[in-house]
Amino acid sequence: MIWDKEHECMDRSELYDLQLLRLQKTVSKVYDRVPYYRNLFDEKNIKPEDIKSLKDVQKLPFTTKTALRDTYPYGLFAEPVNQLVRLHASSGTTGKPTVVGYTRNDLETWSNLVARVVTQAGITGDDIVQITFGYGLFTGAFGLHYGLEKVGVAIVPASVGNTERQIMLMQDFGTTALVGTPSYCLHLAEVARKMGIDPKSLNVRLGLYGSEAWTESMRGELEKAWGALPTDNYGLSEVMGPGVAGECTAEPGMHINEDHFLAEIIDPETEEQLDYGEEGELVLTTLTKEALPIIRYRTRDITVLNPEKCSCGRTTARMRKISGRTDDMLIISGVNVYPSQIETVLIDIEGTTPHYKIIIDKKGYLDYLEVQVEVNEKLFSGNFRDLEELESNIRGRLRSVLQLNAKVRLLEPHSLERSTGKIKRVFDYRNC
Ligand code: DLL
Repeated sequence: MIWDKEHECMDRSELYDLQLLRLQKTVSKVYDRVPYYRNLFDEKNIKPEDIKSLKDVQKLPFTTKTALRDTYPYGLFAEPVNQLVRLHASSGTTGKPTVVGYTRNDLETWSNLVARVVTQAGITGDDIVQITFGYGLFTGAFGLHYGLEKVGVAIVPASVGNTERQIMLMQDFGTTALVGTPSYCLHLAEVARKMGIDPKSLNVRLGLYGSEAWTESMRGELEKAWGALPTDNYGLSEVMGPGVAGECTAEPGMHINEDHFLAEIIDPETEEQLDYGEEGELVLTTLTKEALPIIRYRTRDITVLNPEKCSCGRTTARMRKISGRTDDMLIISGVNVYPSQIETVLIDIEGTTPHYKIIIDKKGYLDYLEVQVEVNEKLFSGNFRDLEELESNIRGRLRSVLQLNAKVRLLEPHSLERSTGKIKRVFDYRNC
């Protein structure tokens, strides 16, 4: 089933025409209404009329999270506050959050785009969907909520935490689909087993995971744990929230809702646009947002775009699973390391669990990498030799993948703290 065949299966040349029209409108709007953009455009000597083709987007300046912080709270808004019907804010680091707002039309668009994403993940009006994202300023829960409501599912707005109760609800209400972060949904399965319930015996047939990075190995773990088809979906609050892109069940990659977002890939260093098929940083421009249009937002997320038509019938380009962020690449002893590389090594080794922590620190002048991972119950209660062998096996694999020596610490099952939202696995103490 395709939610909006007209747009999701559009001929690509018609899509480009539509994108250009919408881009021109967006650029004019921000020039007229957002002093921040007007000043930047003036500085660069750009007028809205200069956007004559989609390629001209490259003339426009980038927007970063800093711009949202610097203009806190409403400085980038293109509509007066009395036109807003909802505000959200980014999940908190320290300091002021970044605020995002929506007009009534924005909310309608958002619901429709989320409806597309959940439909392509296999959701139908017959499903009972449990949302385990926190309801609040975070865009995850409300974003998915209204899109799912549009599709006509029965929503269980369980929100975050209270894990044993979540399992009880799943059991009693007959939940058929789970929505949440991959790390929390994996934890849910673990708690179910602790309660003596095999997660696979529950009714869950689909898992819609998003909001944080997860590897293909983690997908395997989730599928094994729930016996439910896992799909990935992507979004970010600055651009809208969930609903930017999502996987279908036919082919790999997340279909981007390109009639609403113009996607580019750039080289994060040179800031030059890259071609389809080349890996780089995803940059998004909103094409229909009213309250908070954003020009060339630097997502920091690393991916590759594929514009080929998918066998599901959709023509929208697909973005590969996010492999990391430009700002989560670690440089350890001069070597570039992505946490996802470590996750893949750990999960693919027999005897470990997907619960791990990466610690980087200094020993004297030298960088030091420690990887802590929980082992499974069987191995933990087995003999010491097996544990030693596992440890040296992990060390060897990490060395061959990262070209680095890491200290490996095997931990007792369930010893690491579990997260209910986005998980933090990397602790870099070098600059503390
Ligand atoms: O996480 C929006 C969202 C909610 C998406 C629910 C999907 C489901 P933010 O809190 O602003 O918004 O965080 C955005 O999270 O730039 C990525 O780094 C990361 N992220 C989001 N989805 C994925 C994903 C929401 N599927 C930031 N895979 C983004 C990898 C993801 N990273």
